[in-house]
Amino acid sequence: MTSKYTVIAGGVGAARFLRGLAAAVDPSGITAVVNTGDDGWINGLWVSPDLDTVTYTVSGAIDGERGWGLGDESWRVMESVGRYATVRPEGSSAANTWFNLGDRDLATHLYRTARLREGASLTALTDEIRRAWNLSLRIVPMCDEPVATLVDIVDTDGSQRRVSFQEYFVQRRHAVPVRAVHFDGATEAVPAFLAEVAAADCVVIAPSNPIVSIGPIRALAGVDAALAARRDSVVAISPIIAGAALKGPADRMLVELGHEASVVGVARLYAPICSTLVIDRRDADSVARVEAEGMRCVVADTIMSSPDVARALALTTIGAVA
Ligand code: FO1
Repeated sequence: MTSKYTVIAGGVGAARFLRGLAAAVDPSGITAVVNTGDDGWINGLWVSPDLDTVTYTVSGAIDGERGWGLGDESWRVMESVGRYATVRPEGSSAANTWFNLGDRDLATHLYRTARLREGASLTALTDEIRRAWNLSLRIVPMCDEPVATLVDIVDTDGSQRRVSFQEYFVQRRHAVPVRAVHFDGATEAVPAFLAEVAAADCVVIAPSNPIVSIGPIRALAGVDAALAARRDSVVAISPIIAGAALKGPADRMLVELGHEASVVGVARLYAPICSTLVIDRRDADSVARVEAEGMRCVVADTIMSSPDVARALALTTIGAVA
């Protein structure tokens, strides 16, 4: 019988892990539960960055350098959008030129938006997109309802503001201090994937930002309880290596929100829901400190610089709680 794996996923790190896992086990047994707190309207289209990063990476179609969007991309539509930025009225979000939608990538956002307008759920249309890319793992959004990750920042002019995740991450290049993070709509949203958590042989928390990628999924009703109920077979991979994030602001954000930017800080966040933490070789001297937080600790190569490393990491990860 095919073993079942449920992977709690954010963007780039999760997507690379899923590509490795799909190469290591029968992909039809994998369900990726993906963060949608980064989603939003851009130029009239509903954009779901983490869902697309997972789909494109597992397909091998991602732009490997950027980590988002499609390879072999062109930007003619974005260049043309720029014309209208000059006439956009004050306060309008039309003619957005800071969030780049490539010409090929646009097809996905057009399809998603058209299907949402026809009344399809995000879960149903995400499965249609998966089928169009010939993938056999399941990719499910964390919920169908819109949940928005909002970030309280100290802006460049010194003012405190609450902005959407992409206004923080892309528009301000995450170069501003964060004071708090909120998941708007999370308490009313329904995580339809809880049965997948209960039925899986193993649940993996991917190497994603614990606050803004895994955090929105954990904020949904019943998710932490479902993970804690089967904690022995839940394993996480630390996205923090030698005190730093490979990509993005996870290290700074952890410190700004009162956590430690280290594998020990990650262990403290995950210990209630997860029995085992996979850490990188560079952190091998922290094993005892991770274990002091109540987690088993496994050391591995976690920088997924090639599909082979990702496959080996996937095998180590699932083997750690087998
Ligand atoms: N990230 C950027 O830094 N700049 C962009 O212009 C940008 C556009 C974009 C378009 C589609 C998509 O699926 C992702 C995109 N990203 C971009 C990445 C994305 O915003 C973030 O990496 C994730 O939201 C964080 O996981």
